[in-house]
Amino acid sequence: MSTRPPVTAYIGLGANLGQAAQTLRWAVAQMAQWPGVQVQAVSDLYRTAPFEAQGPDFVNAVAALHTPQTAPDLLQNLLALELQAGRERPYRNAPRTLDLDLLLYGHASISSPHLTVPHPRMHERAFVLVPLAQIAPALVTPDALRDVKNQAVSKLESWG
Ligand code: PH2
Ligand code: MG
Ligand code: MG
Repeated sequence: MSTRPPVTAYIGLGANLGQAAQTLRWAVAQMAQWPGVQVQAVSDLYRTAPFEAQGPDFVNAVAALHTPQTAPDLLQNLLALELQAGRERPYRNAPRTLDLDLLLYGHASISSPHLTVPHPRMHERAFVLVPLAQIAPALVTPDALRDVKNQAVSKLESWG
């Protein structure tokens, strides 16, 4: 059996239907059980205003995983967790029980019909940049944070 060197991947977690904070904690616990995966860090949980979306406020967080999975396999596993959490997609950016976005996969640039990494819109979004900066400050410049500071983001719960 061949083993791949693990890659550090950053996952954006979001929800604005149901028990959002509880669902985000459940999702991280599920990822921690994937074979060979280590959860390296999880940000606090943030309450965020819907950005280019309708509905209730979101709960958002970012997690760093050390994973042996390829990016497409990781994406498949994230989508499967969304479905397990009851995710439905009636229209674009509809309120959701769980959204798991692959933000960064090591230093990879990926452009396929199903997956673009780095996530193409992460730099416009305070609900990604604020939690990402908390666990990986070197990945978010002060300029990037300044550009999104008009978007409402507040700490809801500490992670640990
Ligand atoms: N996700 C979106 C669109 N808008 N806004 C907030 N605050 N949080 C999200 O997770 C979010 C959003 C698309 O996935
Ligand atoms: Mg998303
Ligand atoms: Mg998504």
